[in-house]
Amino acid sequence: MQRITFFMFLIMIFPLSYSQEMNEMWGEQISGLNVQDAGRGQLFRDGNYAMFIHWGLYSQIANEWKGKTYYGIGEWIMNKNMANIPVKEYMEVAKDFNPVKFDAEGIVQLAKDAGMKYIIITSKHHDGFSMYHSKVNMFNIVDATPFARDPMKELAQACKNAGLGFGFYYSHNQDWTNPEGTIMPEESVDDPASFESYFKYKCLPQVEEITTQYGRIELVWFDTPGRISREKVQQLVDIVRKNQPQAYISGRVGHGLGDYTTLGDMEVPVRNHDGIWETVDVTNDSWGYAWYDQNWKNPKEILMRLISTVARGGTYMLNIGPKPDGSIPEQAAYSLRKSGEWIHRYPQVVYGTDASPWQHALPWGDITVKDKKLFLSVYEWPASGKIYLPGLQTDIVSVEILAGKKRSKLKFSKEQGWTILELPCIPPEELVSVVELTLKDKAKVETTQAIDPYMPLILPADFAETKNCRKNKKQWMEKFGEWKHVMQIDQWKEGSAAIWEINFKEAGDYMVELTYSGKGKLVWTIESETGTKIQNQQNSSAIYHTFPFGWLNIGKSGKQKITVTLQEGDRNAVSLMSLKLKKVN
Ligand code: JFZ
Repeated sequence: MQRITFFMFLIMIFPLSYSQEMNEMWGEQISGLNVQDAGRGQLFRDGNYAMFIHWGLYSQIANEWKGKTYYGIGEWIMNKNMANIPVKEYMEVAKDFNPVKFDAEGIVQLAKDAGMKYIIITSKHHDGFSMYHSKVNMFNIVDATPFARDPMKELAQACKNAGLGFGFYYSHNQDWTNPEGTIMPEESVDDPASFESYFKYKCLPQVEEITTQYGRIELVWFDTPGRISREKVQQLVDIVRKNQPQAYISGRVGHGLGDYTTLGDMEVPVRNHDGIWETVDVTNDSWGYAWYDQNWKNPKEILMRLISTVARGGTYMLNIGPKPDGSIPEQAAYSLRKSGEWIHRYPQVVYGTDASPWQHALPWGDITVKDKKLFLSVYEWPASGKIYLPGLQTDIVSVEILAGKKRSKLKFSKEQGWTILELPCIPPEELVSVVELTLKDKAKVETTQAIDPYMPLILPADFAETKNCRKNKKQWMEKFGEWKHVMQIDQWKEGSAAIWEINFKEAGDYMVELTYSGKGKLVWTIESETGTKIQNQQNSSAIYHTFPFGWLNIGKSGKQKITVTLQEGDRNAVSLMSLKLKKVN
């Protein structure tokens, strides 16, 4: 407790890298990629979009315990870092848990309306409470609450009726209410003996239950492996394979024995990722329902995060947290339905598509691919009336803008490796408009980051080459358990440099900004290969902040390197996140 609290304090005053601490508390995140070998690839290829549901006894508490609100992920409410609820008191809450508004068919209909292809729900989270009728442990929703129904039976059946996939989350290593104890990573003294008995008498039989009593399931989403042994993970995997040979096993089962990788929570990566992977995300900030949490993603944000995850090569699973009465928060349902209407108009953009050959998002949106077709999802409608597409080397057959099923041809031209598409003044869609390019062949693309004369370009540290400093992935918690991830450049020394290669459509002056955190005043130099250099002093702050540095002249169009160096200031404290350019017109 003490270490973690001090640690969080450090994060607040200065964000530092602490993946080690994260690993201790949340468990390592490795996974093999066995899916294709085992022929279990279908689900992720066809349905790139899934519903995640965090629902449990914690939903009843909703982040308010004894009159006090605790801010952070709701399903951790009993943990020491949140309300620190004694097991006995937590178990008492079951007597009040009566989610009579739970409506399995309603949830399944929502998932369908949202365009989601399968549902994964918490059968047992870290709190140890089973949301299904477990025969081996009485602390479950049928035996311990006035509700006395098995909502998982209802949901599994409703999914089957509607043709949606179904699967379970199961917390295997953490179980906080089990009297036999569990291996809590932050506990100083482990008691392997008691974990053995939990594992044998609760964990294994429960995994047997969830894989035999709910019909076919598509996935078992194990989580937070902590320091569980390889042998135990293998036992769990064996049970799933025996009972549900087609089911995926999440990478967070541990020891590389899962089928695919889950990226850090709530993370849409900026570069394409190989292999089979998913991003898990939240409709607001907390997985489990928290009464205060109104930070809903709007329909457009959901579409952008879904499309960009698919464009990076992944699968997107988006969480909802039902309320104490079992109903779905209205705002989450609204955003899901609204974004779902769009997906039903443009299913070809999301389902069964491949990652963007550009390998990253573009200033106005993102691209997914199917054979010789490119789908350009335009998040930001260019005020110039043109989309500047860099680096496309394949010949174009046609360019069309879609308005639902209607399509109209767009004019396009080629200029020094750029393809310029002429847009109508008004976008056909309010959220995201789609332009479809049909090519003569599969797309061949030069992937260098490129800037057109009108749209700003933001280059994250991921794309920089570093000299004498370090690219480091930083992860921190915003509220408790709310993970943020960013690549940044630190360990600056004299002579260190961050270098970005950029393809400029036009020569001219560009406004330059840097986003960083640090301490005190800093002097930076930003140089182009063909023009001027800027040198200027700016302030810094402990949290990331964007500072303008001035106009940088670019002497000629085409590819060149921009070099950023730190001249003066507290080098140790500096963490550079991104470079931004925008042409002066
Ligand atoms: C875990 C759980 O602790 C949490 O309650 C929730 O269920 C979430 C989906 O998964 O939290 C994690 C696990 C791994 C990482 C971050 C949060 N990670 O590796 O970045």
